[in-house]
Parts: sequence; structure tokens; C-alpha cells
Amino acid sequence: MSGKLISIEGGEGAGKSTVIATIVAALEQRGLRVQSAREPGGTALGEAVRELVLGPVHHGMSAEAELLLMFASRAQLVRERVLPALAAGEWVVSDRFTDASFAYQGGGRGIDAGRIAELERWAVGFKPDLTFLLDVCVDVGMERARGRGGAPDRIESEATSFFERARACYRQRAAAEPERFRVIDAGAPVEQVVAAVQQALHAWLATQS
Ligand code: Z5A
Repeated sequence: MSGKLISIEGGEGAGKSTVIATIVAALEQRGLRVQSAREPGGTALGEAVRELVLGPVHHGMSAEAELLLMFASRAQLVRERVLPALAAGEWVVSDRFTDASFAYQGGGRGIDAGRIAELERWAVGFKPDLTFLLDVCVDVGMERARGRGGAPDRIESEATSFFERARACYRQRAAAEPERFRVIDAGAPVEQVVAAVQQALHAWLATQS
């Protein structure tokens, strides 16, 4: 089987970490070579960008600067890791990818989706082969994230309405591209979430060559 990119999306506290571990383990069990990455981040440059966009220092960051920084991190990840991995037949499981920019900078901050799509075409040039959307009520996700402790980062400090708009955008994108997206009820107990992801992954893998 040739290399593929799988992205995991969802709001804060949706449970992406557990799901990513499940997917990586399932792929490795099939004898596939798998790398995981996160966005923003995943490369030395991307991790520096992550510090800039999520750290507490740049409170006055404009929506446009935020979007471009997300794409700077992504452009580097794509060229430094994703494309070489896919070319070598490896699989990449990414904790967020371009859909997050549509959700947070588009839905959340109000940047026109057409502009984001232009950046996607130019700086990335492809979409993930499969995207899991872990969908959970904003309040439940925030409660879980709070339970984990630690101070909220710059984006986590946004109002609930920002995350509601991001969630709505994710759901609209999933509805518009049902072939690529698998929407998982991430409000369910973790064992159910993992079982639903495994089932959807195995069904999808059976269709791949
Ligand atoms: N961002 C952006 O704006 N634009 C972009 O283009 C990109 C990103 C790429 C960084 O993302 C931020 O950047 C993010 C979007 C923005 N800001 N926000 N919000 P991140 O993915 O690094 O940060 P995050 O979304 O805040 O991650 P998170 O809170 O760590 O979410 P998670 O990984 O999905 O959650 P988790 O750590 O797996 O689980 C959280 C807790 O809930 C933990 O204690 C679990 O044990 C618990 N949990 C998980 N699942 C369950 C279930 N099913 N039941 C009960 N408890 C559970």
C-alpha cells in the first residue's frame, strides 16, 4: 500500500491524543511504517512557530498573521516530513492539518474561506487522504482540558463563541466532504470513541490499495 496522510481534527479536549495512539498502533500492526506529527509544529521551524502563536507573548496578533504563521509551519512540515515520508511509502498521522485553519482562522476569526483555500493550494497542494473529526460540545471539551491542569494558551483563552464557530465550520466541512471525513462522537466514553475510530479506520483501509 502506498503512503497516506491521515489527519485528526476536533476541538479542545476532544481526545485527539488517545485516538492518534490508536491509529498509529493499528497501522503498525498491519506492518505499515508510520510517523506522527502535530500542527502547528512537527519540525524545528514549526515548533518555533507554535511557541509564537500559542505562547502568551503576542496578544495583539492579527488574524492574518496567525493564519500565515499556521501555514508557515504547515509548509515546512509538508516539505520536510510529509512529502518525503509519502514518497518513501510511509504513513503520516497528523494531529491537525489544514482543516484546522479553516475552522479556527476561518470560522473562528472570520477570514474568508476562499483566501485560506488559496493558501492551501499554494503552500500545501493536497488534502489528507482521511480525516477524523472528533466532535464534542465545546463546554465538555473545555471542562476536560481544564481537568488536565496548566494555564490556557493564547488560543485556548478565546471566548466560547469562538470555539462554537470553529466547531460549526468543522461540521460543515465534514458534511461537504463525506468521502474524506469520518465524524466521531467524541462526547462518548473513551472506549466507545476508540472503538468507533478503529471500526471506521478498518473499513476505510479495506477500500485502499
Ligand atoms: N490551531 C489553529 O488555530 N489553526 C491551525 O491551523 C492549527 C491549529 C493547526 C493547538 O492545537 C491550537 O492551535 C488549537 C487549535 C489551533 N487551539 N485550540 N483550542 P492542539 O491540538 O495542540 O491543542 P488542543 O486542541 O488544545 O489539544 P488538546 O486540548 O490537547 O486536545 P486533545 O488532544 O484532543 O485532548 P486530549 O489531550 O487527548 O484529552 C484531553 C483530556 O480529556 C485528557 O485528560 C483526556 O484523558 C480526557 N479525555 C479524552 N477523551 C475523553 C473521553 N472520551 N471522555 C472523557 N475524557 C476524555
